[in-house]
Amino acid sequence: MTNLAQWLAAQPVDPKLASVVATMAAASAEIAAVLRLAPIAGQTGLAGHTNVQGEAQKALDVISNDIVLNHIGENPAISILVSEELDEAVHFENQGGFMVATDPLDGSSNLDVNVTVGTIFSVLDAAGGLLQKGSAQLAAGYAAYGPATSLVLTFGQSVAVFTLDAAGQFVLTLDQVRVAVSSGEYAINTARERFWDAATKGYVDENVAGETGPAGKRYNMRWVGSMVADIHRILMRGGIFMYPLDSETVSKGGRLRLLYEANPMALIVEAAGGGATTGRERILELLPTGIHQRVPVILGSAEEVARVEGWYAKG
Ligand code: AHM
Ligand code: MG
Repeated sequence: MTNLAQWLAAQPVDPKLASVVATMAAASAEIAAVLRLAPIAGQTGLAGHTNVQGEAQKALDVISNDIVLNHIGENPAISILVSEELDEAVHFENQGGFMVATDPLDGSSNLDVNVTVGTIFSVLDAAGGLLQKGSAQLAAGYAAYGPATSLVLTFGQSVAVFTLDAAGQFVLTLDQVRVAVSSGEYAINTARERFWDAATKGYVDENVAGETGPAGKRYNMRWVGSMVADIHRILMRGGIFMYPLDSETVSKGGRLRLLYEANPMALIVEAAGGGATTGRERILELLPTGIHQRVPVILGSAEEVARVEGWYAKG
């Protein structure tokens, strides 16, 4: 058995960068422990305030953010933290080297129903400033708090999956994960159909037509509503995740956030051989304009992503 510390020590990366990933793993293990007992501890419901996105924060959003803040404050290699839950970037004095961008608790609307949620993070060279392209990411990962807690990591070349054991250690359970090139599963919030653009509607209509349409095969739709859970399914058995630009989200640029949702997931999916696009541009090539910028997100199996890009190329 290989644990996370052993695996990190064997990676051909700066040990300080490895320590940043270890810090986020430790924060995730602590969040997993809190989530498991939260209903007993009364850590449920709303925190009573809204974040910069205008979204009501849950008590566990705030607790998870505090856990990440504490862990990062203890690692001298991290000088900047960008979090979904914090309006401004946090700068740590006397610390240096790396920046972490994180969604400490993604999918928190699923907390009350005991459905998988997650932590997503991106690691960059702090010297590059707050607004760097996703292609500059040095590492990315997410923890999925489901029946098991999975930690998925990449330094941009390959993707490894760890599982949290009863002693609180992450054990390597899958290495060199590849996203299936083709798939018969797609994930999109179909209740938004009336807002969709022609490309999204065209692609989904083809899937719904299944073997009777131009796609020539049958599709299933799966939508957890936690990006981490939907992406984890795609990593394990293929598929495509879509939160495209639609007529309602267009004024905001999209629904999901570039720095700590789209970019880390794009790095992971591309490192596993999949695609990640807005429909018109590679996500990792976008130059951010703000730390909480939103973007359209389409990622997963290469053939499916190419089909969606084909629809966008039509008009
Ligand atoms: P959050 O970061 O506030 O939890 O929002 C992100 C979530 C994603 O996990 C999920 O894919 C999406 O928002 C669901 O959005 P919607 O409720 O519009 O379907
Ligand atoms: Mg989120």
